[in-house]
Formats: sequence, C-alpha cells, structure tokens
Amino acid sequence: NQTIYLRDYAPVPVTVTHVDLSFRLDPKATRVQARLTCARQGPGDMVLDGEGLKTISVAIDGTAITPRIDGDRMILTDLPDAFLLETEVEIAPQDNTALSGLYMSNGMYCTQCEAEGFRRITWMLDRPDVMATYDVEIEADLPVLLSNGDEKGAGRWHDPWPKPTYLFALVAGNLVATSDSFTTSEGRDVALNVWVRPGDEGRTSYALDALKRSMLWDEKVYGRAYDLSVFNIVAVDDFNMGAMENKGLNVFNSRYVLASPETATDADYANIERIVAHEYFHNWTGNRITCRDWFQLCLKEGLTVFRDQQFSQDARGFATQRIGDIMTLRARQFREDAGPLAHPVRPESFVEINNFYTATIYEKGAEVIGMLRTLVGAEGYDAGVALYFERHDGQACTIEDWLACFAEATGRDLSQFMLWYRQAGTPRLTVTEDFNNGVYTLDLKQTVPDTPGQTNKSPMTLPLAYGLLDATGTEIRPTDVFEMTDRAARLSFNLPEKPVLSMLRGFSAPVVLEFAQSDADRLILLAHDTDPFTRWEAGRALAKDRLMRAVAEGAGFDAGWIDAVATLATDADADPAFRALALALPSEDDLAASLHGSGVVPDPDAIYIARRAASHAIATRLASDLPGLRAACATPGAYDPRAEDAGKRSLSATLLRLQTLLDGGAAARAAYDAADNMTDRMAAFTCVLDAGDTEVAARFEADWQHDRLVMDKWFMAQVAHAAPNDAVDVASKLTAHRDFDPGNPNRFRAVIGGLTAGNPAGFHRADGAGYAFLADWLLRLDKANPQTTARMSTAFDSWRRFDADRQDLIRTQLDRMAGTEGLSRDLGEMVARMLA
Ligand code: B3K
Ligand code: ZN
Repeated sequence: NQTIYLRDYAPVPVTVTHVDLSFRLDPKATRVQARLTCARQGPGDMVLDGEGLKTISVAIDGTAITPRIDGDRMILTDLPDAFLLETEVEIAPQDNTALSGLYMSNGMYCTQCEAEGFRRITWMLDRPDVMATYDVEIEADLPVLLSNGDEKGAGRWHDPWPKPTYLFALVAGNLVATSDSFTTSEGRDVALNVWVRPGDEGRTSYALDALKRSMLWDEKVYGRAYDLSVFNIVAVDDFNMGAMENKGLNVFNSRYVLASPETATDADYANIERIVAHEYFHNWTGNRITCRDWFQLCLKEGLTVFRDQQFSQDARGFATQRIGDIMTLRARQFREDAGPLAHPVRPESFVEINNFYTATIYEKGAEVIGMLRTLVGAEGYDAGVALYFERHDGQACTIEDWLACFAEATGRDLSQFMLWYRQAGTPRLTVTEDFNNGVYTLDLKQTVPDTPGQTNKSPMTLPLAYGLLDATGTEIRPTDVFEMTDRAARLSFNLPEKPVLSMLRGFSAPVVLEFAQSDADRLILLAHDTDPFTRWEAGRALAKDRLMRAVAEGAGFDAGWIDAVATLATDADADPAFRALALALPSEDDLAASLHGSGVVPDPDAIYIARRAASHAIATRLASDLPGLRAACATPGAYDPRAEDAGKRSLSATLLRLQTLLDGGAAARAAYDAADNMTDRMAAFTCVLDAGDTEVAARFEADWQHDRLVMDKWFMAQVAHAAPNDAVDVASKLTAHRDFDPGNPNRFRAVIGGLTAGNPAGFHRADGAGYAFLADWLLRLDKANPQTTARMSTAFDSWRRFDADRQDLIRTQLDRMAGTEGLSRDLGEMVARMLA
C-alpha cells in the first residue's frame, strides 16, 4: 500500500476534454463504452485508472490496440497530440458491495464516484484536475434514467460544465418524483425533482423546500445562481455517507431526504435542511471551482460546511446553531486532533483518500474560514470570495489560490494564517488574569501540541474575541478582537474594579481554553453575558469542573451549582432551545478527554456514574417543577419542524429524562403513548429504555417494522440506552435480528455505532467484550465495504487515554486486525496509524 504525497503533484501530460459514455445496464454484466477526447499538454505517457474492470476492447483513433495493463493502471505510450481513445468494459453492479462506483440498491442502479469510484466504472484519468464535458447515454429496461446536466432525450444527457470524474453520476430505476420549479436571479427556469421509491413520495416536501430556500440564499448571500435547467435529488437506501454533490444530480442517503412528522425527528429535519443546502452549495464551491488534487479537499469541504453553517444560522437562529456546531467540532474534531489520527486541515500524505473525509477537513476546515472572516472582516471576506469566483471559475484550485484572493482583496499578509492548514493539533490557549492598582492584566500563552509527524510548531494567528463585564453583569467593554500572533501576549486595561472576562466569544478560534475562572465570575457570565456561546460555555465549565472532580476525587455536587442549573431551567424568559443546551451535561467522551488532558486516567464506569448522579441531583432539586415545566413546552397545533417548536420539544425531552430518574419511567411511558410525532416518541422511547424497561421495544417494533429508517432508530436506541453492562449483549443480539443487514451502512452504523459512540461505558466494558465485538464486525465487513469499516474503526482512536488493562485489550484487537491477511487498504491504513 503506497503512500501518496502532496509534494509529488504533477499535472497530467495528456488530458481528457470530453467524455462520451454509453451504458447498457445489467446487474451482472453492464457494458460501458467510453470515447475520450484526449489532448497532450506536456511530454509523457498517458496512465489511466481502472479497478476491477473486464476490458473488452481499446482503440485509438479507430484502430484497436492491446494496451499495457499493469494492475489498476493502463499505460499508453507514443501518443499523438490529439486523439480519440475508445474503450469498452464490463462490470457487475450487483456484486459491488463496496458502494463505490456503479452499484445496486433495492433494485435501482446508482453511482458514488468521490473520491476514486469512477475508475470502477471505466478506464479514465480519475483525478480532480482533469475536467471534461460529458455526454451520457443509458440503455435499460427501467422508467427513470438520470445523469448529470440537461436531458437531451430518453436516457441521453449532456453536461456542458467541465467537471472532474468524481462528480459524475448515473441513476436508473423505478422511481417517482416530487417536482417543483425555481426561477434563478438570472432568469433561468429550473425544474426541481426529488426522486424516491414508490411509496416514499409523501416524505419529500421538506427536502424540496430546503432546496428552494438554499437556492435563494446562495443568490442573496453569495451572489451565486444555479446553472442548468434541472436539479435532481435521488434518495438511495444503501449509501456510505450522507450525500453527494454530483453536478445536477445529487445522490442522498435516504435518511437525509425522507421526512414526515410520524417518522422523522427534529434532528432529522435539521440534518436534511443542512445537507440539502450543503450539497447544493457545492455547485459553486466544489463543482464550478474544484480541487486540484485530493490534498486540497478542505478547499471545497471546509468552505461548503462554513456556508451551510451560515445558512442554518439564518434559517434556525444564530445562537443555538453556533453552539451546536461548536459541540460537534469539539466532540469529533478535537478528539481526532488529540489522537493518533490527527492530521492537518490540508494533509501532506495519505494511503487511502477516503480515510480523509474527516472532522478535521470538514469542521476544522469551516472554523478556519470563520477565523479568516473574523480577521479580514465581513466586507473583506465578501471581496475575497468574489475575487475567488471571478478568477477561478472552471478551474481546479489549491488552498494557496484561495488565500491569495483574500490577500489581494484586503492587502493582508496571510502567510502565518496558512499555518492553520499546515499544522495539526488543537492549540492550547492559557489565560491568567491579574488586577492590581486599577490595572487589569491578561497574560495569554499559546502552545500547539505535537501530533503524528509534527513537532516544535510555530505560533498561530488566533483571532480572540472578548468582552468585559462588571460585577453586576453589565457589559463595560463590548466585543473586541485581539489578533494574537506570538507565543505570548499581554493585554492591560485601566479599570476601577476587577472585571469579569468573557473570553473567546463566539468561539472565535478553535482552541482549548485553559482559564481557571472563578465560580463567581462564571455565574455572572451564565446569567448576563451578551454572547450566547460564552454564556453557555460558562455553564458548561461549571458543570465540567464538578463532574471532573466527582470522577477524580469522588466529590459531591454543591448546592450553589445545582441552584444555578435550576435557575436556568426554570427561567421562562430564556429561549427553550438554549435552556436545553445549557441543561445538557458534558458527554462521557468529553469528560474522558478532559480528564486525560488534565493528567487523570479516565474510568468510563466512574464517568457514567458521575453523570447519572449529577442528573439525579438536578432532577431532585427540580422535582416538583418538572411536570409544570414540561407542560410549558407544549407546542399547540400540528407538528411543525421549525426551530422554535423544536427547541421546546428538546427542552421537554431533557426534562423528561430528569423526571425518569425519579419516577422509574412512569411519565415517559405516558409520553410514549401520547406522542403524535417521532421526536416526542423517540424521546419517550429512550427514556423508557433508560428506566430499564425493555418491553417497550417490542411495541415499537410491532408498530414500525415496515419502515427502514425508523427501524434504524430502534436498533440504535436499544444499544445506546442499554445499561453499560448489558450493551454489548444487546448489540450482539441485535446483530442476529432478521432485519440486521450489515451491508446496509445505516443499519450497521445504528448497531455498531450505537455501542461505540452511543454507549461509551458499555463499549469500554472492563473485560474487553466491546472491543472484541467491534473488531469482529470490522473484520467481517471489511471484505464487503472497506469505506464504512474504516470509518467505524475510529472508535478505537482514543485508546491511549485509558488504563493499562484497557489499552492492552484494545491493542490486542488492533494487532489482530493488523495481522489479518487481505485487510483493505482503507482499514489497513487506519489500524496502522492508530498503532503507530
Ligand atoms: N463530497 C461528499 C463526500 C464524499 C465522501 C467520499 N468518501 C459529500 C459532501 O461532503 O458533500
Ligand atoms: Zn461536502
């Protein structure tokens, strides 16, 4: 397994400018004819990629040749300056269990080409810097035949916009559309279709609506209009990730398209809205301007995540959206950055590119853009983005190209900022404060930790947004941004009394903040800060401090803290969504990471017990208020997924979880019976499971066994909400259920991820049963679907946090996988990195 390096990038000597494809679809023997218009742009051979293809014929300018085929490469030598390369191959979509290339899902044909799936369809220069126009012809005895671009007749498509192979798509099947239309700001009429299996039409309206809102938003906020006469979205049941931005033909995991109040939760609705927007926004940031090579992946992903976050803030409210995004960043990216899988936002090498669709590329990539915007200001950002679109439309670009637009548009030197793309690891910012003789002094220090392959790092540019409050909670200094560029800095203020520091407002830089702020100051921030993030963060810090001491020293929970939590819970003037966020305790994984970071070996059982005890103390304090508080969350009328109602349901669910700790599940059982939507039903269902009552699972199953997406929830909830000691057995039993199909990534993730992510104390069971269970399933699925397997293996990436016994048990499983004959490149790379 070869390592590929950024420094080895070289353009192709011979490129392809037009691709003409014809498909004769057959489950076992699909024929693909390709006619590639080729042009020389430098000296050298043409090396095409092909994987698992049965090559029928190859011809250059009409003359058949016998090319040199060396494994997955076809090498053509002595080529003219311009020529037509014709190939015919045979492939078997039905046997394609990796879900990469052309495969079948529930009788329909579909494709997934990013990153390197196109080479599993036909011989081609399968790399993003080769951009071509496409003509596609599909022959099959199926009613719906789709590809990219505009339709030119039954099963014939033309895409006028040059694109790399990874954006190619084909779909064929018995599908039905929900349709609408959109007129762009440039006056183009666009037909919009959401294609689903017959029977699912009733669940498409939300996705369609989200698409229209996304199109309008991108015109208004970024000045970007759509550029074809049709935009198709297809829902597919078997899909390795969330969705894919193929030009004019987005393919989605059905869980991110289909929604009805009866079957989807508020979280599902929010995800659908976000992902529909994300894939649509790629049309400009990814498709019209794409990546030169896969090392530049964050060029399209970081930027597009940033854009979808902006969109969701506009659609759902800034505060809760931002806090939620920060929670995701810390849960996934900070964890990745602190372990053996840490890598820069722009990596410098990889073995398997599919292993780099990570939280670092996506979420940290988005934060980097947010920092850039903070540094150059909203106007500077708009000017830089405008220059980027103008200068690079139709090109395959690099991070240097992107940053150059901002440097030019704003006159700023961004060379130090570039370190955010080059240096891995989450910077630590240490803050100490001092007040003396009317002078308030802040000492700031930054360090960037060592990560695999990187030591002795340089200081980064940190945009630090902060404000000051007085002892009554009145803001005495509104938000200011200090640009920290050195390892240490000092800020001083002349003030009559010691202020309360509100540091890192809006989480203006993705750092770990080390600041031993007093409880009194944190309580003032929690009650009064003007910035929603720092306000929430103050409550978080109070909770984390208590929970860490409870785990490490067996400390109890002080009435002062419980009172503060109760005050917020009962504050009818505060936004319900914010109250729900503020009531949620730091996750088990978050606590394990923080304990490890502070030099304490985290005990997963002790963490579980401490969190439960804290919840119990809060529940007891609020006991008599809980029914009334929940009643106040009622949302009259029919279910509406809008954020305002979702916030109330979220608070209600949080309160029900507390109530369950006191009443053994009585209120939750009643709520389950009363639920008229899936959000309330799932909240009640998981509470009943938390109470140890598993009979409810049989009822749920009887009601929903016909529905794949709802059953995914059923599978996951039982594992995630099992008592830690039972979780492995529950998961293992569910893998024997007649509806457990490991070949379906959603179902596999529901059960295996339900354990590894949903039930940490269960996964880390002291006897290692959870580790063996995960490794068994990874080895089993690896042969069929390496991408999903490799992704699930990241559950082991935090292994060095734990005690020696657990480390031994995990190492045994990692070694066992590493020693397995025929391990995929995907899983092989992950295991090797985790063991290194
Ligand atoms: N670009 C795709 C992800 C492709 C993953 C390939 N393993 C979806 C997205 O980020 O929008
Ligand atoms: Zn994306």
